Amino acid sequence: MLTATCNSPPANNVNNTPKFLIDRSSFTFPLKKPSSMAFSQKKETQNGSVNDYKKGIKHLLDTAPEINKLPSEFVLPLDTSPLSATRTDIPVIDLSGLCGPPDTRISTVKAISDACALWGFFRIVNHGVEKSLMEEMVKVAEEFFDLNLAEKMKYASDDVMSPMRYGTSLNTSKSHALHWRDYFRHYGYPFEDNLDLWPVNPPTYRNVAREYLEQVWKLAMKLASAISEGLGLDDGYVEKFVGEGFQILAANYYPPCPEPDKTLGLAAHSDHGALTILMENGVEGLQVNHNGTWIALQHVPGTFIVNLGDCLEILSNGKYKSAEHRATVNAQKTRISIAVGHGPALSSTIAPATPLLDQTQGAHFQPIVYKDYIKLQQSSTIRGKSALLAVRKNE
Ligand SMILES: O=C(O)CCC(=O)C(=O)O
Repeated sequence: MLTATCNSPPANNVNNTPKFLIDRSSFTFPLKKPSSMAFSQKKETQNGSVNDYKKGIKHLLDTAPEINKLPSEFVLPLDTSPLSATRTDIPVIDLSGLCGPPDTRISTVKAISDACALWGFFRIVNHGVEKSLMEEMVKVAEEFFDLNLAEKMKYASDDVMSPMRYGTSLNTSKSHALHWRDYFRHYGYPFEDNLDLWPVNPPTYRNVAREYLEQVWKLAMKLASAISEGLGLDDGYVEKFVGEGFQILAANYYPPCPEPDKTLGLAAHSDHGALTILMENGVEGLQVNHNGTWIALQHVPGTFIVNLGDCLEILSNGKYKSAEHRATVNAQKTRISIAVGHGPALSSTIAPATPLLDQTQGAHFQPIVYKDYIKLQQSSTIRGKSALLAVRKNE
């Protein structure tokens, strides 16, 4: 397992090959070649040309820059404008405390545990990843979205399990109300299995993404170890759960939108994995559902936003929460976010951790193979926490 220690400084050498110490014999990665899109969402415009929304919002704007009204396919049934949410912040945790004296480590672990139980979201500072590397990652992602359409469409796929995928709107193969987002996603760690499938353009992409994902993986391991401690599990329990699994990078591109109060970049959802580590390009747009109220997060440069996914809600038997979140869009600026998810091995069964069962009177969730859980969640056009509800026991 590529673990992080308190003394490990960020590695700047992109050729610094990590040591792969984990047994990956149980991995069942779907290493398929990207396939082309199975269906298109075409619409004839007033001047007789045809918009194929499957080519992405950026393409739509590049080819029809005169658009000043939101096409009806993107108008979502929203009760109130998503832009009216209260702007505030989530708990902020100084991660350097994990490497401090024992008292500081204990209080930092408690702060993480409280944030996991009460929010499912927190912001981290002093996390050890260099700001310049974060900026470089955003830059290469932006350069990908700026490529010509033919280059991006090489990676288009309707397969939600595709190891590298360019797409738009929600990550689903089914027809759905459209969202104002383009994206690409690919697997990260273990790099030796996945690197060949990453974009070849821009030419710097692979080196930058590898360095970034390596640093983020170490950060995820550090957080996983603190989460084990916070749950009162054996040292390394969550680290092993996540460390034997995989990483997936999702780069989201939300261009300026003519009527941002009528649509969303990404619908309310919780993440299927264990831990997501997210950053953005300086433009705000992420909202978190906290006790039934949407709150809009501020942008704080150089920080990461961490959120818990459904796997950790299940593993903790409901003690920790995977919070619903969504992305809004705005009329002026392109927003880019890079979310890196970490989940257990695809073939592993996710279920509440046995040592936690006594405290909470039995398991609140049905066991499910993680790969099946992803398909359940990603293939649905109903987002929110519907997949988690499907595996929650009726008590
Ligand atoms: O763009 C954002 O801030 C949210 C991204 C997100 O939730 C996702 O990629 O699953």
